[in-house]
Amino acid sequence: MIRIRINDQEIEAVEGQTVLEAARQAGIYIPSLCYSPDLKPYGGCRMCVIEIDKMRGLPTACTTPITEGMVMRTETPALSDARKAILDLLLAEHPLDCVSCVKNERCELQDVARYLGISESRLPRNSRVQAIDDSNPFFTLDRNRCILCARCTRACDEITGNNAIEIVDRGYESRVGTVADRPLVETNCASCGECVAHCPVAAFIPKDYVKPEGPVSTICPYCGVGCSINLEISRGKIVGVSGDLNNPISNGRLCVKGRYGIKEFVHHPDRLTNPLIKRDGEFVESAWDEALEYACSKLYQYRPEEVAVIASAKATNEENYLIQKFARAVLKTNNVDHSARLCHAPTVTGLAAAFGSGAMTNSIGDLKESACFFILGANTSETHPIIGFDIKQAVKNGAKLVVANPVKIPLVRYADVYLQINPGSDVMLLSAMCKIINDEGLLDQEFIDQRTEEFDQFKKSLKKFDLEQAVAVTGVPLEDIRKAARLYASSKPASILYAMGVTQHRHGTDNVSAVANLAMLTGNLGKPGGGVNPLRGQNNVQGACDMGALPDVLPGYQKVSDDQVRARFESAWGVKLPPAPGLSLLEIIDAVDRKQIKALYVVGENLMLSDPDLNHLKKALMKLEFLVVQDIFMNETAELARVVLPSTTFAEKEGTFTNTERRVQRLRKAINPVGYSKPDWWITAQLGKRLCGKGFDFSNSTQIFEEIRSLTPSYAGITYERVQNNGMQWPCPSINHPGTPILHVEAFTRGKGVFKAVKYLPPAESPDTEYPFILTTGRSLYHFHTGTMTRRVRGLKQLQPMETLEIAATDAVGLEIEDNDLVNVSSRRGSVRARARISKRIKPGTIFMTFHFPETATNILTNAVRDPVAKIPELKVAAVKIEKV
Ligand SMILES: Nc1nc2c(c(=O)[nH]1)N[C@H]1C(S)=C(S)[C@@H](COP(=O)(O)OP(=O)(O)OC[C@H]3O[C@@H](n4cnc5c(=O)[nH]c(N)nc54)[C@H](O)[C@@H]3O)O[C@H]1N2
Ligand SMILES: Nc1nc2c(c(=O)[nH]1)N[C@H]1C(S)=C(S)[C@@H](COP(=O)(O)OP(=O)(O)OC[C@H]3O[C@@H](n4cnc5c(=O)[nH]c(N)nc54)[C@H](O)[C@@H]3O)O[C@H]1N2
Ligand code: SF4
Ligand code: SF4
Ligand code: SF4
Ligand SMILES: [Mo]
Repeated sequence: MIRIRINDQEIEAVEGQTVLEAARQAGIYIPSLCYSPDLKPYGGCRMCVIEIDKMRGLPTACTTPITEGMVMRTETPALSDARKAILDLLLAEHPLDCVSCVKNERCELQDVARYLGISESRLPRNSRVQAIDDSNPFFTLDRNRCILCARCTRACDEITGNNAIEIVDRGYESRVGTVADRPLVETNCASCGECVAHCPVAAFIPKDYVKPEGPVSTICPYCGVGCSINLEISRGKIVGVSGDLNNPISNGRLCVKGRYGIKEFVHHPDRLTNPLIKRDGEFVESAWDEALEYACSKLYQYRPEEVAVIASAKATNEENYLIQKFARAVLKTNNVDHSARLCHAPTVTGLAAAFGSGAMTNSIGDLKESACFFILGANTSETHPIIGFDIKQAVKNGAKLVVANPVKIPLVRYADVYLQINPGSDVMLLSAMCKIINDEGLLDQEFIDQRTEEFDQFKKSLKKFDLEQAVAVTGVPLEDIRKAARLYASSKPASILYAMGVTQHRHGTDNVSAVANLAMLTGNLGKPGGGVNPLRGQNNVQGACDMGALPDVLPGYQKVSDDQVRARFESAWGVKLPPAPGLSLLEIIDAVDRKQIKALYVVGENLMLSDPDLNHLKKALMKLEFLVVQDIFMNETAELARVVLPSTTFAEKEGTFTNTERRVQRLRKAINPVGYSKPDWWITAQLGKRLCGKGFDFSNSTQIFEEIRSLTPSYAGITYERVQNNGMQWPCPSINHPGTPILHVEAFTRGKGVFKAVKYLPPAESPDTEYPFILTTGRSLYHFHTGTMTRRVRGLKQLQPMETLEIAATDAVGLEIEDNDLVNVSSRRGSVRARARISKRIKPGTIFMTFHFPETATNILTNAVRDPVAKIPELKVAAVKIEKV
């Protein structure tokens, strides 16, 4: 602490603070315009000038660090004159239509003018008319209101790393510009709105700005980063979203979906508002009682092996807990699974075998301590954009970056080494890196000796490993593999981040084992900035797994086959539980197909677009005797149902989500349920009550969470009270435990880490003369999965209106395909149509499609062949042919 004097007031401040920060903390107002707490000090507007004893001139408070004994004044006639002179210049150019301006009463220029007692410039009006950029669907840049504080351009640079805008030209001509003066939508702007959030005036402004009454703090419903958001409410409706500066993950930052992709889907007229029962092929609205009675009367008829339940990674922990409890305690089946099966199932199997826990080892917050990132099979800046921001910042601060991906994703621009590997060849790449590290002595022998086992056998496997074969299979030059290996092994600590490019393969578990080997070989575990970091996808997929929405484990990954575990749950729930593990997601579909499973209860998952081999899936689902779907929209799966139950969205309920770094965070109800929709926990509890009578008598989510705590050791110390503000990371075994930001610090969860020699196996399908291309699939920034939410947001649809098939120029020439041509893509399982986009991003021989659009149902093409351990399908590799229509 340092003692300083401001305006004769003695103040204690933290060393390293600037005068402006110290003054604000002490409640002393110094006017400023270019300052923002999350940006580097700039000193551009000079509004925060002050007088400091023994210092000449008028320094700016935002750039002056405090020193012991500093004495200063913030309000003197000289300061006031200086500030008024600056304001005169600004107001001479700025429109004076405050009363009709949307930013009225929320404008920092207005605040400063009021403080200085000025309402008009003393200088002659300067009426330069500047271009307005309204190309972005969500916001406008009106340069006529701009005061050139550079907060937007600095935010775009320092926070997002996108550098889509900058202050161009000088003096009188200076303005917020883009490369070659192109409209914003044609630049690499990611529509994140950080510029808008930072603009002190109405220059960068949302297009449909409504003044809110007050915010409700909750969690973004899209991806697993788990950004904290403030829902701005007016007259019972969401009118805007802002970031939460106090959240340790997002620190106020948001991506386009979180900031602009929420209010329209929540309030969309397509929302399901009443229960529906299908009669003579048509859905008829019904009352809750009738729909629930009907569903129960049907579900009641089936034996345990004839029913299955699909839980939801979009729903809360409390809801997933009840869904699996309903399956196990009421329907007496362990046939319960969810989209994690299509996602990080190999992470759970692979990392649990290697380390004893299948979760992300480190925290988002400690990425800034990494000296090197190895990102493979993940498109982080589009799928986990806030983590993408962190990585770009770290790289700017000197961290190294290695990217392995068949597609030149946006992060490649920042990479030291880019490995454009063939889809499905990761085991080869990772083993080659391990061999090079071992041969060159770059391994961490001490870590290996003390913390791991089975190294000798792994080392032996490396001896036999053929680097030339790795080059042939991966399609990456040996020199590049060597560079990547050296960079990763010699920059400490180094962090591996991976996602679907690694897991969605027939040998996904082997890929994950190979990742674990690489991290153990270099000792990159159990320390800040290191780790093996599987980026979990859905907002609550981590939580749905934690809650036991899986066929083999109860909450907290406690095995259903373990008699003692079952005994504990049986006594708590007062029922007998089935001991044999149930069927996984695609095994359930197989059982439906062979008419073993006759009834299915699906909560918040759109199988009919997200599962592989959709033609086969549809045939199977048509054989069901009874299908209940519980969703917020009538999706492609619900259309096949007999009963559809309308759920509320995240914005209409209480509960918790667990993000990718195991942080349990609090969801808060911001608006009343739309129509007669009900929270998922209420619906499942009603079904449970009617069918079982006991164990479902909950009147709020808190009561459910208390039951979860009592049965889940890793959540035992977590309470709503404790996660009120910033959440807590499990394991948290007791009420005094602080939570666990980094796993495996002293020892691995399983004791020692275990190496596993993995053999490369090719994907199930390779290109041949009939199907000469490899289709790989994934996501784009602007849409989420099957698009039920994002396709209902006009701006997101405008930014990406339809599916595009990305194809390399050399391949397109061979097929006489030009940009935007309609093409037919076929695999052994079916065909779809899409527009072609000739792309410099994609490796020749490979094409890329998303699965966001029902009119181009990409999963008609994909292969349901699956990993024998994790049971994940090979969504990332299918052989296809392409014909111009
Ligand atoms: N905008 C947006 N964000 C999302 C989602 C969304 O739908 N939209 N979904 C969320 C969910 S549930 C998930 S699981 C995550 C997924 O997040 P990611 O895994 O990052 O997303 P994907 O696009 O599926 O795949 C990642 C990358 O793998 C590459 N790839 C394909 N095959 C291979 C291969 O064999 N090896 C390697 N090394 N790379 C390969 C692809 O080119 C792609 O760039 O995103 C989450 N975030
Ligand atoms: N080809 C290909 N296919 C893939 C993938 C791939 O990379 N390539 N990735 C796979 C992966 S990783 C995943 S995670 C899956 C995702 O597959 P899904 O989970 O099926 O995809 P979503 O579109 O997110 O479906 C979620 C559903 O939940 C509904 N919903 C939203 N909020 C709520 C709520 O609060 N309550 C209820 N009841 N419903 C709600 C939505 O309307 C939507 O219908 O897709 C998989 N499929
Ligand atoms: S929206 Fe984001 S990427 Fe686009 S200009 Fe603004 S800050 Fe930059
Ligand atoms: S647009 Fe707004 S944030 Fe950007 S320089 Fe102008 S006034 Fe500042
Ligand atoms: S990064 Fe993920 S959690 Fe954060 S705002 Fe974007 S979609 Fe939401
Ligand atoms: Mo996922």
